[in-house]
Amino acid sequence: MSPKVPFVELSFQRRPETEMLARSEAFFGLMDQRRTVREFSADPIPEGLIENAIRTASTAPSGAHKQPWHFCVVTDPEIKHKIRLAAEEEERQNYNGRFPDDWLEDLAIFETNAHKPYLDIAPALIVIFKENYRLENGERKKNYYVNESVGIATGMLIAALHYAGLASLTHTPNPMAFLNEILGRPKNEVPVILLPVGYPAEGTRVPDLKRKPLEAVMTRY
Ligand code: IYR
Repeated sequence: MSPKVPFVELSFQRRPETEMLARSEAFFGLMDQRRTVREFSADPIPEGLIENAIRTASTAPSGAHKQPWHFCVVTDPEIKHKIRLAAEEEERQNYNGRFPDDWLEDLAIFETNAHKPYLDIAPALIVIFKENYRLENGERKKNYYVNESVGIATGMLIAALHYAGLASLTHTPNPMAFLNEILGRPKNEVPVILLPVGYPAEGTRVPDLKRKPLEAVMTRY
């Protein structure tokens, strides 16, 4: 049995309904401005922003509160470059045979290819690892709903970075085992997303995508 944790009174602010509606609209307006960016400026990020965004991500709900995630923040140019070379190697294989034709067709609108200069240019790369299980004194301990927990935490990380004024890219140069090797992470951790973070490059262009309307993503019963 794990030791008991005392219960404390919840701190919760009940707000006037008009304020709630205004806040929900403002938050949607802010999040609707978020775009995934593939061209980054090399400008450095103000101190503390990434740390606060990771603090925010780590408030995510998780199975049995195990917080089965680890965030590696890479700003060292040599390590970023190693990551770029390894990611480009995987992506070359992805684009030259590993991705089936329908996948390549679906990607065409993004004009992506195996060339990933942003892995050198973006001032920070956050590598999100899921902890499939924990290792406590050499003993294997269970984590729960790992994919769900890490997915929620990643969403909160992306939202927090955007709220702070930073752009990011959800990059998945699969398979990503090279990240364990380069970053020296143990084998209970599996990389999920490689997230370049920074300011968009001057004049960055993004595809003119439309989001599904509410009726297409919500059904009332
Ligand atoms: N990881 C590759 C391919 C890629 C796959 C999907 I699904 C995307 O939405 C975007 C890219 C790359 O980064 O080029």
